[in-house]
Amino acid sequence: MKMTFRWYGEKDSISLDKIRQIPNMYSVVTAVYDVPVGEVWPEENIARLKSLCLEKGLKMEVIESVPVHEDIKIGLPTRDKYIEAYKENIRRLGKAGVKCICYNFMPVFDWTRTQLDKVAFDGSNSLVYYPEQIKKMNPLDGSLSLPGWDSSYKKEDLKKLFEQYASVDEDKLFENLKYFLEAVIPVCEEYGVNMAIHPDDPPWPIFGLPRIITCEKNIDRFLKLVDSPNNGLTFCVGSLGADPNNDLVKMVEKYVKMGRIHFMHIRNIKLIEGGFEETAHDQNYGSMDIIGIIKVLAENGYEGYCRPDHGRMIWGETGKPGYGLYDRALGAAYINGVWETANRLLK
Ligand SMILES: [Mn+2]
Repeated sequence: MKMTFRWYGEKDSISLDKIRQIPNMYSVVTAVYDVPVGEVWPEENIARLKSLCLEKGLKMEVIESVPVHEDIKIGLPTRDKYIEAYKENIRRLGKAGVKCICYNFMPVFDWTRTQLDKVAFDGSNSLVYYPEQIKKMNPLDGSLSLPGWDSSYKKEDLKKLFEQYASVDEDKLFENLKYFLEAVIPVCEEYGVNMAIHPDDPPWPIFGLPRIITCEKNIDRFLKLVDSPNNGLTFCVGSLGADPNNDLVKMVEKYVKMGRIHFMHIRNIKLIEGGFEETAHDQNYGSMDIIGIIKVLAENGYEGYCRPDHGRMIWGETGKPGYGLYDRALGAAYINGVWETANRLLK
């Protein structure tokens, strides 16, 4: 398993000098951030990111994300030009040594939380999803601004998007995803790049928009859309784990044996009725069987990438919610410890 850490490029307040000092750090997870969704990334921007990483002894083998344009998800006629641009990005990234591209297929809204700084018993704060808070939110009244939400959307744009999605149900979304994958996976095969879809977070429909990468049944269906090893998963523990019906240890075992997990996002959450709170990565802080998941990865000789996912804010740190340095570094250290122990016990 290769340990990685998300880095938001040169504007990230967390430097590569700090990231490289986290034990066992292999690669960053990054992206070209200053190009609009659907456009081709300039080769010089990709090369610059890579050389900054290499200078610090870090690789740049994982990209998160190359975002998928809404027209592709909705299935509009304009999707073909965005798919062509996507294919060109895969080629350029593959040539630069990128092995894995994380993306998602969530309509309009990316990961969604209802509060970003919920203070916990120990004075740390983290992101939470409370059902009573989500009920009060209306994306169309123009008052919402949350991370993961494209703040460039104006109220009118959002209204139009919702109208376009009115005819897109689960089946249609699957169909549009298949159309996209049939176009991009052959390019991935040629350039040695794995596509790794990120599950929907949380794994249920929000604001009436469908979500499909939510459970074992749907992931089985997804993997069959294009049955290629390059068509795989980012297995995000905290996302899929928000639904207590998902048996994560069983799912990880099944998909790792199939060779379809390319990227692990490991973090813990504490389940509450209809929602969850993000916690420290450590087993006993949340409801996820972190140790069981890592054990099953070790037993199956997992060689893909892994990163600590969202961290809490601790030790007075401020910054991008979920993406401070300290708690994610603790998370990486914890994952390293469990991974090394699991492997030692197998010998
Ligand atoms: Mn994740």
